[in-house]
Amino acid sequence: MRQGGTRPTALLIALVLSVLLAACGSADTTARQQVPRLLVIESDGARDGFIRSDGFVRVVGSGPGVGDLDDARPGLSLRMFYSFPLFEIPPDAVISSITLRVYQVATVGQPYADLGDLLVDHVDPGNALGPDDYEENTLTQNVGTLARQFTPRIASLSVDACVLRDLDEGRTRSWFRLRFSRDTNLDDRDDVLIVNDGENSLRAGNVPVLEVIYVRP
Ligand SMILES: [Ca+2]
Ligand SMILES: [Ca+2]
Repeated sequence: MRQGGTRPTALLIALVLSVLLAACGSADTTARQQVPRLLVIESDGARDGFIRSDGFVRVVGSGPGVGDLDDARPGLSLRMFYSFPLFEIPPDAVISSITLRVYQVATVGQPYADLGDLLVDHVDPGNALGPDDYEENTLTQNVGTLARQFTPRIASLSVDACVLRDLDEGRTRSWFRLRFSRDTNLDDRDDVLIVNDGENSLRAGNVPVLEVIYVRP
């Protein structure tokens, strides 16, 4: 009787184990296929930089920033540009998010109080910055607000639509322009947000990046 009672139980346990193992195998395969991947693209130091409102372009080091230089010349202002090559994004990537991250290093004067929010434009200067890019070659004006106040840390903004548009339209890099709501407040005092650039010219670390999260099909 004992043997006769044990045999169905043993069979049931074996069946349950086989079902559980099969389920585990299936879940494991799915997880492997859909595990999110992170790609970090640094801004191209040879191409990123700032442009002043008088047309002066600087792409190598020397105080990258956004704001006004009213002390030097009333009404003179500068905007910062970043450039991210896209060739590392796999053609079959299913992208779930793309985030722009910029390190706010320091301020001169009070840029946020005097000039407003730090805004981001999606732009297309081509292969290199020129004086016209200060306000032209805009794809999307005011993609969003990167920061509303200075904090000595990284500020982030979702830029999925911008990068997907660049990929769809065949551009090999995504460019972004940082500017304040107002370029200048004409107060005879400099108001500048200092931000790091792709070549880490401030030696502050945390170079500007695009963080791309995607899965492979
Ligand atoms: Ca640069
Ligand atoms: Ca000022």
